[in-house]
Amino acid sequence: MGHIRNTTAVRRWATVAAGMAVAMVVTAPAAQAAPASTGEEHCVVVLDKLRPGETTSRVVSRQCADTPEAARQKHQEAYAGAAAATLLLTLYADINYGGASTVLEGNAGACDTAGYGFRDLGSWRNRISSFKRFNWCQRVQGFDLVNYGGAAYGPWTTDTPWVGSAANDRIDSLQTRRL
Ligand SMILES: [Ca+2]
Repeated sequence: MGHIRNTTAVRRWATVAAGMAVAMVVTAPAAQAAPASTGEEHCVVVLDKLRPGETTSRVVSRQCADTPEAARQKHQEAYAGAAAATLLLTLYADINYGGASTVLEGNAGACDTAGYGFRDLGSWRNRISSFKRFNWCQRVQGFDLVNYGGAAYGPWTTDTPWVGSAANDRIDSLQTRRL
């Protein structure tokens, strides 16, 4: 009997130890839960003008930081043409123009009927939930994949506080122009 009791005690200890191990495994990630900042929460991106026959605007400047103000500051320090750039769109990660944001500007003035094409949103792929339009960028169309590939979303012709469940967190590239 003594042998059996000892075995039972060992088993109980093993169960407790296993439970502690599980608890440690479960709690360890929680201790690191505060995510390190990516520095990509707010960005200012400047696109070159679409030229005849082109569908893609060159990205001439891209600066990101933890706050809109810090992104703007970096942008103004890094890009000589900052003062002359024209606001095109502001993209938001959350519904109702909330959360992380990317300010999209153009280096050739307001949207015309050719407009601007942003063929790869980069770190902002699969992130847009709402957006605002400025300076004659009346029409906005999004695409599931880069290079205007895959499913097309929109076109939207108003400021859009919610892109809808089909487009939400899916847009990888976009085009905007005057109607
Ligand atoms: Ca996508």
